[in-house]
Amino acid sequence: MLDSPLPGFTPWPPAEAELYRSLGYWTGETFSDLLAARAARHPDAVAVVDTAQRWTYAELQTRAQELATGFAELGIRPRDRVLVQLPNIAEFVEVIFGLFQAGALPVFCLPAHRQAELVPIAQASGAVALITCHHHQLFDHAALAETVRGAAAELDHVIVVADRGAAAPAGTVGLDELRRTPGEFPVLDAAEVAFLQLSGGSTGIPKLIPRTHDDYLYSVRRSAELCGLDSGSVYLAALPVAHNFPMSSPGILGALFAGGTVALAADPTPSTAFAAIERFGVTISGLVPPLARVWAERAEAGTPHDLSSLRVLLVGGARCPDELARRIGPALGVTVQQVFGMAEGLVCYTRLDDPEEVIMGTQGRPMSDLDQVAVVDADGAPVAPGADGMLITKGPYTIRGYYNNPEANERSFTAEGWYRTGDVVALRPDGNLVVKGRDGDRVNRGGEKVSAEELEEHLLEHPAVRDAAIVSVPDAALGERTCAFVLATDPAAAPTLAELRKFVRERGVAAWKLPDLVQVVDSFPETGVGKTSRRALRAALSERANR
Ligand code: AMP
Ligand code: DBH
Repeated sequence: MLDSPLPGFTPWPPAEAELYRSLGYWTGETFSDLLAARAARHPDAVAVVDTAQRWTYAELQTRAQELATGFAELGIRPRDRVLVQLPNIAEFVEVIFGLFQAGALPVFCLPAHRQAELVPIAQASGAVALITCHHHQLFDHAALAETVRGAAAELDHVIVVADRGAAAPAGTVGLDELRRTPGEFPVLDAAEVAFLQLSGGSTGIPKLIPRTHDDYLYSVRRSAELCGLDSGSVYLAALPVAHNFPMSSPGILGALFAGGTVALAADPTPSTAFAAIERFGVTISGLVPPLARVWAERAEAGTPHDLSSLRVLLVGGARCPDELARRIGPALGVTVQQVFGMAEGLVCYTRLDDPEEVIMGTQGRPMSDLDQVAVVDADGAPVAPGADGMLITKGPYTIRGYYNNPEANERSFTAEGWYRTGDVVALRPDGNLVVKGRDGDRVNRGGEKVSAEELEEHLLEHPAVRDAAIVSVPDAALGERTCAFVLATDPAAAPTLAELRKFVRERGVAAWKLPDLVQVVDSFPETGVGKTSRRALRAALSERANR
């Protein structure tokens, strides 16, 4: 066992860690221990299904251990970081449990990421390997992986889930070639970092979120309880499974914690997901609001698929309009559960037996009695009870710092260790939170977060752009969309939306970050703050855009 914490990780203060342990919130169990315990208890229960594979707990456990042995033979050591960029396929589950067993740390990337995201993530994490698929939705991920390997000094290995019936491309290692008869595994401490999640939208050094076995397993266990999971539950991962929401709220890990089944849908469209619900007998799933609307509309219009197994639908990632919350239950025959969470920690749920008014009109309350939440003004002082303000939080599963990123920590955490969520909320007397908005630096585009600064920096590289500011505009389908206010270098030759989107795309940026609208302006409004404040500028432009 390694006796000092991972360099770059900020642990909880010892007194707090001791409290969480003494109360049994942190159990000392690792994710590998969890899988071993479930495989011992019900080896023949189905753990994972997709349209191509179906593994019992015993099979998942063996597969993960075979991979762990192969990872070690390849030279992947405990604490090494490994980028995982996989779509919703069963292999995702064996890969992450294989890495846990080897003591390596998955870094959860999304299939939509391109080199503009993956290269900085690889560099900031110091990853030694990247695990991806060959093709997904016609895109060549193996080629992208080679580009990333070329740009990240420490990234030695590209491991590929080959296309069906084909070999992995030359120069890469096929996942199936790695399997070895299980050998010895490192003994891990549950207080160790288990993986790195990504924070939505950031510039410069990506914000990597270190989660430990202790803290994350607690959040998974509590989520499984509050979402009513048991060994008969079948959780459908319809959103990209590497996201914190389908991973843990209660997500695939909640389903495995409960001894239930993880089902994976290749995409979240009603045609794919409804077929999966019928085929696998799905009981629970989670969606962002725009997708929940599409599912509800399709169900209302009539579907040939039998959705009667579905009992609970979680909705979160972005504000669910009250009108939509009221519509989902009757349309899909489910109990709606709102979830307001963040990969940094804090997760709030409405409870399944809450009054209608709470379920339809709030984003729920913290899941742990040891979660601390406060609503503060710009100076950090508490606002009047019930008033809007910035949410700050700390507790047994909210991180105390990003991985290896002192500048971001300075901004995002108070001296007392509270995480500044950036969310504007109101706290009701009954303890439920209503999310009112966000500070202006981030646009929530249907659950996918766009950093204003990041997109501005890409646009500023365009020769026809003299200055740019990204603001959020309301959108009926997505909740919010991005609008780029642009000052043209030559007003007679201002860039068009299509040009800017193509330009940003070619810089290797995930598709959801391309600007949705552009407004070319002659000048930016006076923000009255003397020194340029991007935040004040965005606020002033936002007023103009939304007037
Ligand atoms: P991330 O930091 O990328 O994990 O994204 C977490 C952020 O998503 C939160 O801080 C909120 O801004 C937003 N979010 C998540 N769930 C909800 C929700 N139910 N309602 C409104 N915003 C949400
Ligand atoms: O948006 C999120 O990051 C999110 C939403 C719902 C999340 O991390 C979660 C639940 O755990």
